[in-house]
Amino acid sequence: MFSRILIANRGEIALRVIRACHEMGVEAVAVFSQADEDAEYVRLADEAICIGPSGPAESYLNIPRIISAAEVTDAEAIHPGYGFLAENAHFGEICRECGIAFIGPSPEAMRVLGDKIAARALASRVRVPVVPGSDGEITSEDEAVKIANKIGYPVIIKAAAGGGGRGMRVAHNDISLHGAFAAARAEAEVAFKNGTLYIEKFIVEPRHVEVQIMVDKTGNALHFYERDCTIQRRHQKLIEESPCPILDESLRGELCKAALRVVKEADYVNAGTVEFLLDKDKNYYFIEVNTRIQVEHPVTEMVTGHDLIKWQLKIAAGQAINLRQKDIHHTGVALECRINAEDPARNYAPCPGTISKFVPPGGMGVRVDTHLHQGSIVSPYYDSMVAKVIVHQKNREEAIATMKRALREFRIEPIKTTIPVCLDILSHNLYLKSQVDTSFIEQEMG
Ligand code: MV4
Repeated sequence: MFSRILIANRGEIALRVIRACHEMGVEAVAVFSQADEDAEYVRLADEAICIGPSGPAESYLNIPRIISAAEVTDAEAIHPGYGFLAENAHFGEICRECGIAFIGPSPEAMRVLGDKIAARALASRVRVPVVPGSDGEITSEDEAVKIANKIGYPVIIKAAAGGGGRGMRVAHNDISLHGAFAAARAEAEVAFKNGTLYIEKFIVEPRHVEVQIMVDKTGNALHFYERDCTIQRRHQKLIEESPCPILDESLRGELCKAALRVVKEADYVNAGTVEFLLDKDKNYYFIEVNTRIQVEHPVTEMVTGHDLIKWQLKIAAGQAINLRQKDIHHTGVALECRINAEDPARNYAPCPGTISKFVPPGGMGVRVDTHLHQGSIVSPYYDSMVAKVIVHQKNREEAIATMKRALREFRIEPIKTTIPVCLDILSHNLYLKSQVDTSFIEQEMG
């Protein structure tokens, strides 16, 4: 095992990785921007190093500064967390050249799966259903129209370098397709400096189901079951749960096996997530792979009892996962609510500020992952997520009751948060019956 690693991230995920390190006897080096100098994760690390001003481009996204921080502190490995540089294949290459272990997949696997067209082709090769669409890149509006008429409207234009909802456009007929194509290309060129596009049949009102996988360097590939992440607003997840309440054992097994075929074909190593859309008839379609640990990983940790961050470190250090698939069990139901410092009454505008009162919930079945405490500053420079409340119970009904109880206990003052929105969802008739799709928030919550 490593004796010392650097965490190229901030906030709750930096703290989450520090905790795993300390339980494993690994020293953790934190990096911080000027905005984060008083943050608790910085104090809890064994060593901390300032990497620049508050803007992410000059700190958490700045590769030379992070590599320098690892070199001066003698860190053997870098954990990228999520966001920032976590899915940057170039960063992985630089780590490799500098002799620093990247706690994640190889740059090659990141690159192939980061290209959504290549990822689609890869999934098809191993007989994993993909959404009907173009075989590769579409280079002209005429080509897009031809394919759209073959697969039928509605269609969705996506950026090959996209993911997470950016650079996508839906079209319902030939005329709107022309505009969608041009808009998607322009957006992709700005957002990803890559205007490559592809086209898929637009699955109407799908559910979003993702499979957690883990592969070691010996090729032992295991799944840790699925999460349902259907409750989203503008591509930001609000509530995640496991298991997906509408999967039966047979479909669950099929999805998990399909996910493993995809990551094996990519020679993937470390933790990853394979995303699927589920249509009204429960047909499933591969859409993309997230080559990082995700925000919602605690949901899977609660239902499987496995510490995914510890597995990430062990795998990166070359250890084999001494488990067989049949030894990974799923127990009960876990839910996660993401709490953001946003004002739902003002179109979810960010609410930065100093926290005067912070009383997180506790009690049986409740886990709170947060980097905040009384006196913390919520900075305007970064993501507005301030806490994750995770509950684990025997069944979905009890999990919902525990989550409602926990959210009502939670006091965060004086800023506005998304707690009331989560509570509204948890009382909604359709949510209780799990008759939801990805448009639920827009349609039911205004
Ligand atoms: C889709 C889709 C419908 N049909 N692809 C959004 C994020 C990115 N990961 C893929 N996304 C979608 N791709 C086809 N062919 C609908 C979405 C989508 C969505 C997916 C999951 C969760 C929430 C969503 C909200 C809007 C659109």
